[in-house]
Amino acid sequence: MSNPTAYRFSFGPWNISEGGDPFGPEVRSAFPHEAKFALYRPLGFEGVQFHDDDVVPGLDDLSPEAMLTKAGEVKAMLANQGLIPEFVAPRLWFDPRTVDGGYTSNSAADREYAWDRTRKCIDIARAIDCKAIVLWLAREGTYFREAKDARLAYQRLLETLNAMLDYAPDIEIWIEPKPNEPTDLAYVPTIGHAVALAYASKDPSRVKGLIESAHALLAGLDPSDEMAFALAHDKLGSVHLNDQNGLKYDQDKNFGAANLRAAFNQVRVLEEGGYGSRGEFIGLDVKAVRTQTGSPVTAHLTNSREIFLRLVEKYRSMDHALVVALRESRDYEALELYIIKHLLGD
Ligand code: GLO
Ligand code: MG
Repeated sequence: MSNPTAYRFSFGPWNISEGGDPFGPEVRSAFPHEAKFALYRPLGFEGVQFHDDDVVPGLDDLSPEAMLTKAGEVKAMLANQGLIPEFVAPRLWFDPRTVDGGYTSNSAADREYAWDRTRKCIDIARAIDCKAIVLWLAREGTYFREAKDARLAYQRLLETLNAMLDYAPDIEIWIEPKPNEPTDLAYVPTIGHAVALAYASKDPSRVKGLIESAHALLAGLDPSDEMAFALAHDKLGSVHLNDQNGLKYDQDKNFGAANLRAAFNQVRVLEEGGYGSRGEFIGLDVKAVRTQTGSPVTAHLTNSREIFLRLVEKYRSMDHALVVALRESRDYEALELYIIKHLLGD
């Protein structure tokens, strides 16, 4: 194989958490961001995913100057550790002004807050030399289907994309679809929705998607097909690899932990699509489980990275000519058996 991709990996500070969940408080002591940055390289990661307030805590209460000074400090911390900021995402799901969503809220004042916060997020991204903004549209949906005018909501999402593209001609926007949680039904549940919004925007080349494996599974879809769809349109900005055991809460399990064959197929599609060859990161959005002792806990990150790399080896060592021949002879039973035996180590 010519020039196999040397993958680089990223995660967000929230992936090293203190173990709190909706049913109980933290079970490990707090671990400050700066200390987390020192862990990245030794664990095999060089990209950092950020929410805007991971970079600048309490940013809503700061002057623009104070906000940019704090961002400058984080930029220096990253440089000291040899780290690259992969993206910054506006956290539009914590503030009381976003209880009904941000861009699609029925309140004009709340929509104004969401836009103001988005501009600040872009300013922060630029201040740390980051060119990608992720929109995980957490509360852009409803619990009561009649609560919002959905057609208007879609128009508002498109207006927001266009306003962001106008505000910052140097950024890309990566939409991270998710069908539910925290809302009952979200307006952008799949990569198809995200790609449609990208094409409808005023600069489709700068609007892409970020596909999280668990989110695709929660939508009842196959993550590898979702990734293939984005890749076919050159619209895969990043991935959040993880796993999900059925249609439950968003589990963020380790990559490959629930369905190894589905994980293999995501790796296969990424390899075949040339993902990573332009520096795209393998992002891991995996959860530090409550049962794990010690502080900080990081095994879920290194284990998921290892499983990814083992599956890359599996893909590269596959008998590719045999796969082509079995597709041509349409012997899909033999193809399936070959893949499973290969995964089993035969
Ligand atoms: C939650 C999402 C979340 C985002 C992150 C970046 O379900 O996966 O973790 O990826 O906030 O926008
Ligand atoms: Mg995610």
